[in-house]
Amino acid sequence: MTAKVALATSNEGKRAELAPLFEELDIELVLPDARLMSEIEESGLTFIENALIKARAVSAITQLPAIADDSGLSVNALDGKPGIHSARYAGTPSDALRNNEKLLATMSDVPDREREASFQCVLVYLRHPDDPVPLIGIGSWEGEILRAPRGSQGFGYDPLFFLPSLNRTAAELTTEEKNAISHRAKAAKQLVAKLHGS
Ligand code: ITT
Repeated sequence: MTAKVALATSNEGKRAELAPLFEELDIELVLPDARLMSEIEESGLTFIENALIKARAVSAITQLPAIADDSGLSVNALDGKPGIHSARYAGTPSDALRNNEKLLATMSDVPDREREASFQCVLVYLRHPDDPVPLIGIGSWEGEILRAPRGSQGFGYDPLFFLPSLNRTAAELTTEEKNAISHRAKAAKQLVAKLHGS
């Protein structure tokens, strides 16, 4: 029987990537109202805390099990920033163009060989709001920050996130290509395996 699970995100880019990653499970992903998501205060200090906060809030409101994604960009030369503040790096409301501009300006003096960064993703699944044993998947994806954007696919920092082995940015990959190698895909793979086993 198909089970309904709430997907606790208002980020359309995440939703587009996550839906096919969970397709093999017999679940119907239900999307909460974007306004509801914007009211949730991500007050945690880690990706995992913030993912749990989002999943718990959405599970409580929808009365469904919930999956949440908390993710971000970690730049070595910036001591891991913007990190958990990636979505609102350049202020509120969240604006990818302004975030990318701020990142480029902040890194203007960082030499080419010191521009390593990684995307981080934590996915959690709560069976109900008080679930004491959430299922968790974690993934990271290594790359470098360019000096100018390239590509129009994906979302967020993808146009600046360069993959030397592919000679392309994440924004020059199709959803299928990104979903074969990304931080989110790695986290989803772990979570799907745990859901199969639970
Ligand atoms: P929800 O909380 O509604 O899910 P959000 O975008 O606010 O959406 P986060 O707090 O987890 O979610 O912030 C994630 C940010 O990290 C996202 O807005 C991007 O700026 C960045 N990010 C995460 N994964 C990314 C990816 O695959 N490509 C580009 N940027 C990414």
